[in-house]
Amino acid sequence: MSEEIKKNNYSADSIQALEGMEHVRMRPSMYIGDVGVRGLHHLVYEVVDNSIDEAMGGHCDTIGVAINEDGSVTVEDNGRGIPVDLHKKEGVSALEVVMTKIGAGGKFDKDSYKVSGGLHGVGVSVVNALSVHMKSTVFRDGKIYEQEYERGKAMYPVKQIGETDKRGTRQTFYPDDTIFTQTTEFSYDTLSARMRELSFLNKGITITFTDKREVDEKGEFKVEVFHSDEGLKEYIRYLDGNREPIISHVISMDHEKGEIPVEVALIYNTSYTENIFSYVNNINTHEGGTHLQGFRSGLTRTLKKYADASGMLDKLKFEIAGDDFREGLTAIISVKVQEPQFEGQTKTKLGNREVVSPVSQAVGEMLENYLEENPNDARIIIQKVILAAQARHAAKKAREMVQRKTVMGGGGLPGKLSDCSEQDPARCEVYLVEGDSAGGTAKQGRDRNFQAILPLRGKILNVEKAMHHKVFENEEIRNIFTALGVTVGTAEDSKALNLEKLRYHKVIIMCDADVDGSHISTLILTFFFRFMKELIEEGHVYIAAPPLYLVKKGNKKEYAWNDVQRDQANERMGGSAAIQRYKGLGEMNAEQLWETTMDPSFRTLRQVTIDSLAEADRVFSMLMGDEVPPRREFIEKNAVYANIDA
Ligand code: 0RA
Repeated sequence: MSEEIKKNNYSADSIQALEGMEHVRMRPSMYIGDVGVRGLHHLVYEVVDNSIDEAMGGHCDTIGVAINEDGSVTVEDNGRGIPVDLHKKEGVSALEVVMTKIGAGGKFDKDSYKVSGGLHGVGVSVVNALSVHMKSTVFRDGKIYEQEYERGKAMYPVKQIGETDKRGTRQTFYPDDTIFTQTTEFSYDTLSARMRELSFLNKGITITFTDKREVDEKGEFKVEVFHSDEGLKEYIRYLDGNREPIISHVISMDHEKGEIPVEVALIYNTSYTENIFSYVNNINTHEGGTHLQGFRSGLTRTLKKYADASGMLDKLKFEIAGDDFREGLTAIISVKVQEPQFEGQTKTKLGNREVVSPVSQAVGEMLENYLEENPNDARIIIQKVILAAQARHAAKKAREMVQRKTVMGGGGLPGKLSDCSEQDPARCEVYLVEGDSAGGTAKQGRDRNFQAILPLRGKILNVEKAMHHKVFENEEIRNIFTALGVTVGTAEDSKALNLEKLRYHKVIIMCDADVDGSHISTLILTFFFRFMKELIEEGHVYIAAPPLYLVKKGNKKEYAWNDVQRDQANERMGGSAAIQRYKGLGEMNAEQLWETTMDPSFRTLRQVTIDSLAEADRVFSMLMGDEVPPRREFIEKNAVYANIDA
């Protein structure tokens, strides 16, 4: 290491900088959360954030993001260009300081509109430290400047490489596979969803996203251009595209109250789901916080006041609760906070108290105006609220029954559950198995020490279309709640999930590898997503991968999970092997099911994760909701996955 320091030693301070960069490489998770798929994609978000900041300051309007042929990523903007002049304190160019010093950020530009924070906002130097190679190109004052880095170390001082009439910054980085050992491959869908989200959250900016790793039949790269003139209003239309609205417009507002810019958009639909997405500085605050609190209080106060004045509640025999105002509500709240305090388990809960009242006031004003101007919609909303309150009373009764069973424990466990003997939840897993017959096979094949089996009857309830009390009355669903030991509802929040008594840390969905099987998996996932989201978020949900083929010749046998593996296995056996196509789990015997799908030393489990809550919501509402055409379109587009059986 000392050799390298000497080579790049422009000033004594750079040694300190190097130490900071070494620390990033030693403890990457402290800076980007983790070094798995999520952390890898954070690198891109970090670089894009810097360009978004430049755009928010009004200095640029176009951002290009590309996955290159070699798997590296390039982010380019038409902003002012990162300054390259000498940084007096550091003795090297400002660009080099930004790229190689931890926490340098945009500190030298006090006027810049910079609000990054939370998981992002750690600085582009972190990306540099975690890349085998990075190159910065700056177009500024008619000149092109360049500097390259290896694992965060400058390879040479900034140099001028030409002239230009362009302005802007281009960053290309190649993630380090000694850090990201799981994978360095970027997911098109993950990045595309984030770029779309960013374009809705920052209206007016154009984000072009290109994947250069593959070309289509016409020899062209996959390109998407994201641009939103209406921001959150359009975002709501996009998210709720597969739901039926009950009012005529998206209700929205965008203004700065005091110091804090607040944007809100909402609509009511025919569903029973509450769908609120909140953002702080473009970061999805999964755990909510003070901006969400402000939103809720503004909504409840204003609707309640209107409803009281309208006389519609006069004959009501029961109380209306906060929840009732949010059934069938889809809303997005986006605030920009200069010094955000992030709290909570995943640091995605806004803690700044000063945010509550501006959001609450802004939401109140927005709603009051809308209700005043659209009395018909106002009446429809209040009617929906009353229906929700009625249904809630019914649901409460049904839920209490689930609760009672769970709390009593022991005899309370569902009769269909074949439990394991191990007591420590961290070592226990439960297989949710499609059908009683496969359930029986799994029961024989399992390791009963730590594997429990819960067979599910046919297609479980589609919770996307059912009222809440129907969900809690459903036997299969009650069995899942009781088997898992999970309860719903606390004194403060009737929908809060209690995972403390979770009986298995791995919940594994095991269905046939055909269209019906994937439908059933999707139904179960929809249920988890709507009613046990935390179970997914905390990484407890998995999908088992049963094989599609058994390839057999003489005393040799191999399993195959796709056609390529099947053909390769056949070749290895010298061709003309007997090939059995498994039409379902039921065709496997207990031993086969164990060795392919349940044995921890051999099986592959796919962990279910959520990249974007908003995108997941849209997909589930499409797959499981009322409207058929969009679902057909999605299934056709994703036919490779959906069409396993054809
Ligand atoms: C601070 C000062 C100036 C530009 C930037 C930051 C800047 C940073 C990034 C990061 C990605 N793209 C960017 N574009 C600009 C220049 C201030 C000036 O020219 O007066």
